[in-house]
Amino acid sequence: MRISLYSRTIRRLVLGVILLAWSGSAGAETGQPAWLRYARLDSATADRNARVIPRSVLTVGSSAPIQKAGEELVAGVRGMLGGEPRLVTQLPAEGAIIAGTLTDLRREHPGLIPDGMVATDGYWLKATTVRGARHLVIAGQSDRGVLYGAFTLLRKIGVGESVASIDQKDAPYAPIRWVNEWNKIDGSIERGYGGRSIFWEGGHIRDDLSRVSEYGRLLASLGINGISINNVNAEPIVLSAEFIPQVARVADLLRPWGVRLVLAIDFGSPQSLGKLPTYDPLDPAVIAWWKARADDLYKAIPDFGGFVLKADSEGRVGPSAYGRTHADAANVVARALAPHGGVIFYRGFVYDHHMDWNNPKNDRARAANDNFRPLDGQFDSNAIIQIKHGPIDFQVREPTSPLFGALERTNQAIELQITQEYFGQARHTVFLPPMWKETLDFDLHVGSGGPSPVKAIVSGRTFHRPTGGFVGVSNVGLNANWYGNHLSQANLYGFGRLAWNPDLSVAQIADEWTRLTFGNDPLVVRTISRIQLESWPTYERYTGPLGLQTLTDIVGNHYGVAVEASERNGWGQWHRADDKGVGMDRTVKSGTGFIGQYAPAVSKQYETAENCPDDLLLFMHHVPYTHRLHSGKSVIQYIYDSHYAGAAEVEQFLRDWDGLKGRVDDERFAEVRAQLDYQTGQAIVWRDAVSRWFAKASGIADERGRVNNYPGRIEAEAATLTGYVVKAVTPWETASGDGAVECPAASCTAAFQFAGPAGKFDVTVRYFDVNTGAARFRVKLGEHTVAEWTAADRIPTRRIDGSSSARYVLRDVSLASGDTIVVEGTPDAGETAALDYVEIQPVTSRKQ
Ligand code: GCV
Repeated sequence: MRISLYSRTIRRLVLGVILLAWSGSAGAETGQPAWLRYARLDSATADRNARVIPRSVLTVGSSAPIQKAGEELVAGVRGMLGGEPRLVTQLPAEGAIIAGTLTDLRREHPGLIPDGMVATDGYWLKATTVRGARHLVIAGQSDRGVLYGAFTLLRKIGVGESVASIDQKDAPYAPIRWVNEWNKIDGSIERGYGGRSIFWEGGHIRDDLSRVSEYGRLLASLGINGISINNVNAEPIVLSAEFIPQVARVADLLRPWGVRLVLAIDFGSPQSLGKLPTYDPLDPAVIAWWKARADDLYKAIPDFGGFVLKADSEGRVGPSAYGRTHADAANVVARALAPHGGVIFYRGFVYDHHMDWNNPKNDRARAANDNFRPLDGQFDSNAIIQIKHGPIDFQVREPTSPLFGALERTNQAIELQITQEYFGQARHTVFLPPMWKETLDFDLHVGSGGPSPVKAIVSGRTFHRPTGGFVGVSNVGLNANWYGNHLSQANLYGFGRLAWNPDLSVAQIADEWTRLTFGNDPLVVRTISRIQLESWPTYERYTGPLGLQTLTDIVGNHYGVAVEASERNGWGQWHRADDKGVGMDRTVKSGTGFIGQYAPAVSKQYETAENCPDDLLLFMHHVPYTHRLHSGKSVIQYIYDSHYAGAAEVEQFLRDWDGLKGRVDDERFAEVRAQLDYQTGQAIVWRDAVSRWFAKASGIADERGRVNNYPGRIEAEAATLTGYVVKAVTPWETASGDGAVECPAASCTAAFQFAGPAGKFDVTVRYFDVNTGAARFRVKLGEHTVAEWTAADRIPTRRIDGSSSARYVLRDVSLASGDTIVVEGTPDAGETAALDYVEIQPVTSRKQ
């Protein structure tokens, strides 16, 4: 096979650009290349492969994914191992990395690869010696498979796994491995925390789509093969004729990476966009309208993937408007797509958000199953029900959705949320694969014999379905590190790896990701992997243990603590805590009957508090605060202990991270440190708010005397105030003491008098940082200014509450009895320089 001089020159240029952008530089690291940095390996890691990796790369076949495979191999080997790898056009005598489809390789280079098959989109990596030359063969079942094989080889080199005698076949576990991006066409992202959209801006597709290609590359490296680029709360206009060429530009950039484009649609579009009098799915004009839209799209994007549809949910219109079923709705769209090979993802996230909270039998957790189980078998073969992993909505702990077990004759995909909506919105580090893995491995005891874990159900294995798989709500943004937190990238990595192979262990995933993203220094690998692996249980401990769900502001930003926000409204995320007890009774015997939606082998585990696992107790049962857990501890004491343990663990993450100084590049070290430091402060807010709320509700004191007893803390309300006025905070538990102080003037001061014996102290100023302005703070000790800062963080709230609660810590401050710490606040643009407290802790109590 020959390539022209022109295309060779172009290829060199492209390679140059790749190398510039992605070779691991010792200087600033922005996180943009994520796990595909191809940074030079340390010699111990490099030595495992340096001599066995040929420096010539021969690609067989001219498709774009195969070209990409070749470019990646050259860039990766050069970056990680050095030397001068190059693309060649003939098989060199000294051996090569040879990449092509199995069919092409067998035709062009007989004898290179033995007989044998590779499953759909899979690959075969094989070290082989032919006529004395050692080759590394990447044989894909398809063009995509070649690309996946190339990325796998590079991953193995990156983590230091020897490939000297590799002979490995691999293929994806399920055909559907897609991501959803909840991007609005104005460029904002619903529940996105990494900046604005990489796809949209100002009501159209962005001019500069360079991040789209980079994202396609990251997705391809994980084997992800589809992406929807607009919000499931969809804007009808995306289906208009003027948008088709725009979205086709995006599809063109993703195609070389083997990623198909998908659009989210609004079910009312035939009426709102098509100007038909109806959007009734059984109306012939509506049927024709959907067909015409699909035909138009496929003319411009021949490999278009299909549609995602959120209907009859959270205010979206749906088939109920005409008394039609979800199957009617899914099928009208499915039939428009079917002639082109497209699929429709119909979201199982359907519930009534105006439920009567007074009715103890009402239960949002039942909704998906109640809605879809009766329709099993009525969906076309290219319709897939996309089901959130739990029955509520991505809470910190939920049981597995029973709907997975209920649909035997319907295709399914599991929806996992990569973006950290209820998980600290990338301001907290929470590595989600351990949570996902629990669901994927959960046996629902359905089907005819043998285990039926969720992964087997959604992939189509259990019920012998033609398709199914994994969908991740990703929501990357233009921020250089994609998510707003370097460590959050591991969630996309973990999603992709589990979608490819849900049998992988989370320890392996964390280890791989850390090595590829931060290098192979053993201390770095150990520390970061441990932080990641412990982060979800830790987050659960301080935000919603025992199945309480995330105790956040569920009617607001879904971020900060607000214990009662879930109650007395129609959204149905109730925990029903009162002065006697806590938890939702979902039993068959006395509750909502949700537990009866599971097969008997599962429901008998949940139906009694005695059998129910502690971590789901309050999801399934209403119990008195004195109820004893399996450990023997009372529920109320567990709530206290868990919050104190969680907050302490985050502080430990920060200390562990500090041990990596000089071992991680300075830029990422500082950014992750700032994030963990903030998280440490927020975990204390959660700890204090939740434990105080439950102490008040239950009237039962903490056995260990910590709750409502904060040594060294001086409330701002008790300080000597000049200009500052006391303000009640809502919800009350999110400010310490009786509230906060706000400055209604140009500037105000609060003087805190220290009464203890002289010594060295850490002084924490707890203040509020809302997002309207950038208030300034100055701390004075006597005549000396000892700290100054501006409250200009991107906290997701305008209100003084748990979300905006922030802290500034002054270390090693010498104080003598009677000294006064004066905090001066200067408001800005509606931000009132509000203060909560000052806490003075001896340095000797600081943990090392
Ligand atoms: C896109 C939750 C989120 C919404 C999201 C919805 C969904 O309710 O808070 O932002 O809407 O889930 O998954 O459709």
